[in-house]
This record gives sequence, C-alpha cells and structure tokens, in this order.
Amino acid sequence: MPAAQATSITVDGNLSDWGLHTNGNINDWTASTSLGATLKSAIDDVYISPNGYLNPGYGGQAYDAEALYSFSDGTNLYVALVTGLNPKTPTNPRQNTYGPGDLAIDFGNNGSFEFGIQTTGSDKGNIYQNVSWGLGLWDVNGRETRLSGLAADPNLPTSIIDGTGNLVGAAILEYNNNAIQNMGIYSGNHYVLEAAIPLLAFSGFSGEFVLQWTMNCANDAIKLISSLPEFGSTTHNSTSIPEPATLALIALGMLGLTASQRKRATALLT
Ligand SMILES: [Ca+2]
Ligand SMILES: [Ca+2]
Ligand SMILES: [Ca+2]
Repeated sequence: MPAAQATSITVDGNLSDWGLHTNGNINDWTASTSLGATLKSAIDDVYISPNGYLNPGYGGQAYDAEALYSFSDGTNLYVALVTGLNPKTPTNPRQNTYGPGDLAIDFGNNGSFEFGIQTTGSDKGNIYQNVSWGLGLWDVNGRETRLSGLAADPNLPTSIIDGTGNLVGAAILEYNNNAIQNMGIYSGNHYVLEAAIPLLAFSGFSGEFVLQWTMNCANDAIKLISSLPEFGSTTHNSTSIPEPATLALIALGMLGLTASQRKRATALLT
C-alpha cells in the first residue's frame, strides 16, 4: 500500500491523523483543529433507514456521501472523504449499480470544474485539467432525466470521461475497500478516501474553489468551499522592489524549485 508522510497526515486510508474516530459518537465526524486554519469540513451523515431518500436520489447507505474534509500546508491540498460506497462497486446501469466518481474541483465556484482527480482504476491519483465530465441521473430540478427528458445537472460532475483533459500532476491517493464500522451514531459500512494533491498541479489557479465528489448516478453529492493562495506567493514576500537582475535570479530559482518538487512527487509514487 503506498503511503506518504507529509505534515501530520499519512495517506493510508486511516483518518485518525485527521482527528476522526470510530467510537459510535457524533463527535467522530469532527476533524482536529490542529490541522490549521485552512481546514474545511462538510458533514452530511444524516441518512438512517435503508433505501431512503438522499439528495437528489435514492439508494441507501451504499450511495451515501457522508463527510468531506480538506486542508492545505502550502505544498499539498489534503482531502479526506467518507462514503458508504465501496470503491470496487461496478457501474452497470442495467443492474442498477453505480461506482464511485472522481474528485472534482471548480476554481471560481462558477460551475466549471477545471480539475479532476481519478479515484479508482489504473490511473488512480492522476490529476487532469480541462476534462469532460460524466453526469448523473438527475436534472437541475432533482427529477430523473429519463422521466423529465431534461439534461443531466451539470453541477453534479461524476467521473472523468476517459481520454479527456491534460495530465497535470499526480496525487497520492488511497480509497480503501476495507469497510470501517462504528463511525458516527448511524450504523453501516463506511469507506475512506484520503489524498495529498500537489498544489503545483493547480498552477495559474488560486482563490476560492469548490471540491466535490459524487458517485456515477449522482444520487448523493458532497462538497465544500475553500480557497488557495497563489502558489508560491507566500515564499516571495518582499518589501523592496527587486532589480531586474534579481528578478531573473528569482525566476531561475523558481524553475529549479518546480523541477525538484516534480521529482520528489514522482519519487513518492514509486
Ligand atoms: Ca491517514
Ligand atoms: Ca449513512
Ligand atoms: Ca470554475
């Protein structure tokens, strides 16, 4: 199992390093504030009865997106997701089964999801820009498209359509197929996705963003809103105006930094 040590987080599919627990207590869902001011949480563990209504769809615990967390240490965006969906769940609409979608990121919170991170398959962890997204079974009014005849809701991107987008980086990502029990006050199998996404992949993008995840039917989606500073801006604070020669040296230094960080990210994956 690949694992990465970074800050206080180990990407291993175990969320104890996020301060999350499996004590059968509602506080199990509260992440540790020691992760810092960039920590964001979306906690949606409200589904109880089997085969009940989620939002927008139906489907029970398997199609329940329970909680989503993120924080950044200035190098990576760390993500934790808890869902009822086993990552091995196949997508086969004829048998009414739908597998997991990918992580979707919308910079600007304007409905265009510029980045996608593969959560399953042979390219798990790959970060793609300008992908085309699959969509779920539901229209913008929350009705099934096969009944309404309307288009699927573009605000519920599911999986990256194979072969679309440009590869811009690689996250370290674990989506563990061993169910955990006893997280929160409602029973049921829970599965954990944990990721470290290098901020270099988002070069040129900063500010507010939406992080969202759903499954291929989009029966239940979960999202949080966060923001990122312009990458590298915090390391070049200066009160004086640099001379042109100094600017050139800084530019060269940044190129070197970029190259070495790419190498390190690659090394961590091997
Ligand atoms: Ca962990
Ligand atoms: Ca649940
Ligand atoms: Ca956008």
